[in-house]
Amino acid sequence: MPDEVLRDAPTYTPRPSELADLELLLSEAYRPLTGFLGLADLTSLRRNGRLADGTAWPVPVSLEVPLAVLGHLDVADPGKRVLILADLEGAPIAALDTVEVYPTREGFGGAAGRVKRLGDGSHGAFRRMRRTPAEVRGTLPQGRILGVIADRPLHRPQLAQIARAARTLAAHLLVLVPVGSPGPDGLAPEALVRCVLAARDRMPDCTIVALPLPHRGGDDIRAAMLRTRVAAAYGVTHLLASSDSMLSGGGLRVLVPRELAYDGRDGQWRSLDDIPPKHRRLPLTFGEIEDHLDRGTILPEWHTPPAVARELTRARPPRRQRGLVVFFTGLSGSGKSTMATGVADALQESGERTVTLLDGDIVRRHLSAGLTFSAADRDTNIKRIGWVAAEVGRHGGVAICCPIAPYHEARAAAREFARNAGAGFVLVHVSTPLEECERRDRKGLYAKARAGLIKGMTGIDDPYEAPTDAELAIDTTDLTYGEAVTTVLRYLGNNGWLDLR
Ligand code: PPS
Repeated sequence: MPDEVLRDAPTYTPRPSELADLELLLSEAYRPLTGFLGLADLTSLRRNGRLADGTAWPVPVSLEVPLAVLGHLDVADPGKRVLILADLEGAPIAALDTVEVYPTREGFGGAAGRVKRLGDGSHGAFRRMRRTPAEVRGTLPQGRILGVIADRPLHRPQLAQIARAARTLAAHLLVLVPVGSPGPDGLAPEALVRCVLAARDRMPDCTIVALPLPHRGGDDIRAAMLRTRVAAAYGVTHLLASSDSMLSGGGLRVLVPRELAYDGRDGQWRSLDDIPPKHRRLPLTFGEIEDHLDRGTILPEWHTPPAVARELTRARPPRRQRGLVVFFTGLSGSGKSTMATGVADALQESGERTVTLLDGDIVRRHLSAGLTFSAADRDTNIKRIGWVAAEVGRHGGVAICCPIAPYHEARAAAREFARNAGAGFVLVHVSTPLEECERRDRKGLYAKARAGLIKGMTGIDDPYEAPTDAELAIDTTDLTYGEAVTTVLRYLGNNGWLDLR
């Protein structure tokens, strides 16, 4: 591609899941795909699971770009259709030769075409482990390759299954760790890698590779098929499925391991049926593991190697010490700020936690200065608050937020930020009804809105989407200030987020 074409090309940063797809396209883990799919392929794929030319392919690999960016391209002119794709920091990683643009939804369009890597492509934590299929295949020994996709930490039952399968097949072990996004149990990718590395000396001689497999919601079978294809690209000949996953072939054999249990007589993991019930201990469920971590009780050694338990505890400290976002939402005058302040004061007094209070009015004076009450600006406001709160949570602090946050989507984004930062998220709906808020009308805003002096007042002529996912709903109509605050503190105490002594 000539330099001046690249120099003049517009730059765009795709969404994280698209970036993960991009990285797999560039590394050739998605071969035979060489770029983002166009409409003919996507339509055919939806219809029969095949690309337009008949090649079987499990999932749509597409890119959506704002029309404002696409407007700079001319697909008919090879000199004017290059789009630079940049990472989250804005550094260019690939050039897309856009041969097709198609409609998707308002304000956006799909962009299809081959992608070509720019720069050396090394970035991110654990970059030395992010190797391409060709690099990995070049280092693997001849013979069978047993693949394991470790999207959760490996505990003794999985380690025993792996050891058995490797022994039976006389295969070399290749562990693929998906690092595209937080895993199914919300563990940060780096933490997952550390957990897997911590189990390394419990595994046969192995190769460990990190790869940005995005977690796709929805269709489990197709997502599993994609994983199988990627594993095959890395040279896997036999893929060990986790006992609860659905996998199907793609040029390799899929092994569904036997369910193992711990035999209390000799401390070995063996087939469930070979152990008398009174000596048998089943593997902990994800919920039970989560519960140990939440409470801060040590994962039992019969189940989890201590080194793995240590990494897991570092990544998911007990709730008493884990970062937390308490997010109050409700109408103006519902009592959010008062409750938030009361909760913040109580936490400060206890000295157990560091607290950051992100009060609606104060945020709008600093973090969100200049924003209006338009729908777009309210979204920006809530996302800013959610982002800052999540960062507080990432470092183990408690962030208490109390904006109106009238829209579900922005609240969901705030929850997602917290989850990605490894912090807890408690949504408190201050559900005091409009009539009561209007009766209080401390700031006189409702009166002004009714008189038509201010427009877009939440509850009057701008919607409040009541949450359906709140951990707690509190109507302050008949509660004293103290009662309302106590309700929240009690919830936090009962759920292990603070020690209410
Ligand atoms: S939002 O929707 O979450 O971005 O709003 P927020 O940042 O919490 O700001 C709400 C405070 O702004 C004052 N105010 C308005 N609220 C709602 N609608 C309109 N049009 C409006 N104009 C100004 C109001 O005092 C809110 O404060 P609280 O503390 O909620 O009463």
